[in-house]
Amino acid sequence: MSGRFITLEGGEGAGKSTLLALVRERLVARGIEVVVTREPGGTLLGEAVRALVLDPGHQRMCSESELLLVFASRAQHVRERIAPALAAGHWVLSDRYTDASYAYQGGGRGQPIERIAALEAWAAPLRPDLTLLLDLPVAQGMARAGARGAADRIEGEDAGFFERVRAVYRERAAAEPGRFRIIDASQPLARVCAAVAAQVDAFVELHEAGA
Ligand code: Z5A
Repeated sequence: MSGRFITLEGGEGAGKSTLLALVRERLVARGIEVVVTREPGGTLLGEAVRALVLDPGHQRMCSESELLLVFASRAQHVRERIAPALAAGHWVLSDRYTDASYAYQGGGRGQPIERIAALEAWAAPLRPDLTLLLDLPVAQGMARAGARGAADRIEGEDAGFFERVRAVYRERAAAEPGRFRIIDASQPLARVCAAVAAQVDAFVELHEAGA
């Protein structure tokens, strides 16, 4: 049986890195083999693309280049890493995937949704089975991320950019309630962890029941 594909999404300082480890542990404890990965990145080529995309030195990168670069990373990621892992029966847990392109390049940068959808259909048609959206007010997320120090090229954007990112994430979650679970990431970490754990357990139980 092929594996399941789970993604974590959210804006600045939502806690994805923190929660990724928790989800992995939860799955491993149930005897599931998990491949943990991220976007942009996940392959040698993808990590090189990530360095380009996030480098604050590339201030002149246009939105079209940015969109194509994140999809170049993703096309490689799907073929080299995600699809083979799923075919081998492993579960794949990715820190961001295509929803991030709709949110950041679509919402944040204003790239047309149809253009992103066309790239998705061509370069990365694989869809996640479950997406955990860590949602929190932009100011709170920026304060958390800001406490970490130097910003990369995208983290340096203004609050309006991140408000548009958040709005697109929420719209996508509302449009696909079967795939998305919205987690209130503004809560204390212990509460966020408990909410994520409950969603993951419910998803695994559904999977075990053959759904
Ligand atoms: N990007 C894109 O534009 N298009 C695409 O298609 C894709 C990505 C795939 C890199 O992603 C950038 O790529 C990202 C979008 C763009 N740019 N931005 N901005 P990333 O996921 O690697 O980078 P990130 O969004 O900046 O993630 P992050 O910095 O790793 O943040 P996080 O994982 O969501 O948060 P965290 O590191 O787990 O937590 C941040 C801090 O808050 C940390 O000190 C925690 O201890 C703290 N924290 C976490 N949760 C809590 C709670 N609940 N209470 C209190 N404190 C907390």
